[in-house]
Amino acid sequence: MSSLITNTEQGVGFIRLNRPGKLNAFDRSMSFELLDVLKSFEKDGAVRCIYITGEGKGFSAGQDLAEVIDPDGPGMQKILHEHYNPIIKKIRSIELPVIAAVNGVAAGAGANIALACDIVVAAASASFIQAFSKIGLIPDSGGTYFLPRLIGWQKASALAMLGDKVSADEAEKMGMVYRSIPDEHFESASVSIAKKIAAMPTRSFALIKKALNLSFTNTLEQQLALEDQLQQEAANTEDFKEGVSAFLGKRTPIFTGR
Ligand code: LHQ
Repeated sequence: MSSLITNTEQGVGFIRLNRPGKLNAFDRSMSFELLDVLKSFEKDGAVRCIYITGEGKGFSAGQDLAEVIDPDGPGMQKILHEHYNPIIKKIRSIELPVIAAVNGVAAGAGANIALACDIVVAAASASFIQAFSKIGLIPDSGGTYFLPRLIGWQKASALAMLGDKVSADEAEKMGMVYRSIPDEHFESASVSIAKKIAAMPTRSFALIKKALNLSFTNTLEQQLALEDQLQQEAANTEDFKEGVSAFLGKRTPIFTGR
């Protein structure tokens, strides 16, 4: 059985992590499948937004711990070099908006893969756990990078050390996620965000990602220069022309992502 369920609909590339019996914990096979599907959506001109969620009651419990102690398993070094680091780099560099729809618990690398996404929404019953400290590890998969940027140094430090379970509502309040959504309409509401985004000027979203990726390390001078360069690119898109023309013509724009 494949570890992922994927499909495309209305410009959205859907990825459902599919090892529900293990709360969608990542093993080598699922990690490679995720990388492959991200790369294939990136090349697929019909996909303008990616939506990642979990099958069953969890989003992902992070690394499959059985694989870590398996003498025939990939071993610690390959797990980071070949699984998580490439996944995180791909999510940040892919020129498409990526939505994490966190349907249930997100722990360890599972939490940090979600936090690397451009928009994170969580079902009210979902939770986030930096579970690493409980087994003597440090947050990986970008946890030490994204957490302080999202929630500030102090909270990042405490959560990394204590491994507290953070509810979706708390996560929203502290800025870890965009929105906590009541369970009853989580799936429909999160899918509609993805479909709405897929119909927007998505080329500019790729450029927004590039600008935000550098905004915490650039000086103001460098960031203004980058905005200048990226804005010229945005202004050259068909969607910019369509947006202005629709606004002036008092009609609804039809964006194509070009
Ligand atoms: C699991 C897992 C799991 C296997 C639940 N593995 N089976 C990078 C570098 C290299 C090595 C290490 O890892 C990393 C990155 C990391 O991600 S490290 C952090 C790894 N993740 C964790 O430490 C979290 C472990 N899981 C938990 O603490 C709990 O399962 C949470 C709090 C996520 C959920 O608790 P519950 O809702 O009570 O569910 P459960 O514990 O009953 O789990 C359900 C099943 O899933 C259970 O199997 P079973 O056969 O008993 O029903 C668990 O054994 C299995 N499972 N997480 N990571």
